[in-house]
Amino acid sequence: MADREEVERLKDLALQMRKDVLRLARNAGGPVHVGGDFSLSEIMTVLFQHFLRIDAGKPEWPDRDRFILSKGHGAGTLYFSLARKGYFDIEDVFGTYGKLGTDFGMHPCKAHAPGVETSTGSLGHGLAVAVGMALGGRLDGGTHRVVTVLGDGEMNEGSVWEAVMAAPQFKLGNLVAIVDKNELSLDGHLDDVMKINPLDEKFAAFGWNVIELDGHDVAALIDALDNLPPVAADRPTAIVAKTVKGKGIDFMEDKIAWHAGILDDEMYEACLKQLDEKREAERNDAWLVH
Ligand SMILES: Cc1ncc(C[n+]2csc(CCOP(=O)(O)OP(=O)(O)O)c2C)c(N)n1
Repeated sequence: MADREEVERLKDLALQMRKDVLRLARNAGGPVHVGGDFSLSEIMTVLFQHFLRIDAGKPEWPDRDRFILSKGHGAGTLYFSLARKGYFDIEDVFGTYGKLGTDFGMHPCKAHAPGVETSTGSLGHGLAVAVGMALGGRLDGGTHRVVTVLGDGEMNEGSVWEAVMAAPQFKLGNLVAIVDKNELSLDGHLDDVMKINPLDEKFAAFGWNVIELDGHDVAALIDALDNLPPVAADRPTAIVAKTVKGKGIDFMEDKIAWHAGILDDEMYEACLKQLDEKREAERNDAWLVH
């Protein structure tokens, strides 16, 4: 079971990530994908601050875990994760995001942002690249994992399903695909745009090991990642993470209007207050339970 102190540490870091996203979106030069960043906050925090075997001091280390944010519009969460692991100064993100010539654009670019393994933003490609990386890792006898995070709307792309089909064929037990399943795409509910459920049964039918969990439950994420089948296993793992787009801010939750946006000062302050109040209430609950 996940260590309680570690869970609380990561919850605080997920809160910090949401605050960073808000700061980025405050009077930003271009829209920030707040909704999709907030559905990712716990997933990215647990991955980068707890699970992934990466080292900013050895960016080319052959046995580092590889991470691909297939849902590239969640770039903010990737930049903040990498900055907090020491890959670059977080102030460079705040200072240049949305400006001409920035290394930290609306979508992550491998040629510019240190630690980014693959440029993404055009949806539907990350899992196929991850399959190639995992296969390469196998052929090289690597002990690392390849982890990718997809959006559920992104799974409307046919190329995703080719990769879903290929990974078990190549017995890629070193591959983990996490789906941020918030049920919304850019402009509508997935049931209206293009149905993808039942996602767990579909992954299983293609031969994947499937884990379903609440993508905002830090303890569940830790348990799932710490207890993955060994890298040498012969089936890839899909973690279907149920999430809420805009999670944490009442007026953003489950609203397509908050797929991307910019905050004025008043909204920014109100959002910070709401996040702090919710975390405080959660801390009090945790204290009562234990
Ligand atoms: C190939 C491609 N088509 C369309 C888009 C435009 N687009 C950006 S985000 C998005 C919604 C994707 O939904 P999902 O993956 O569920 O992201 P989330 O709702 O979690 O932000 C779309 C269609 C794109 N980036 N790439």
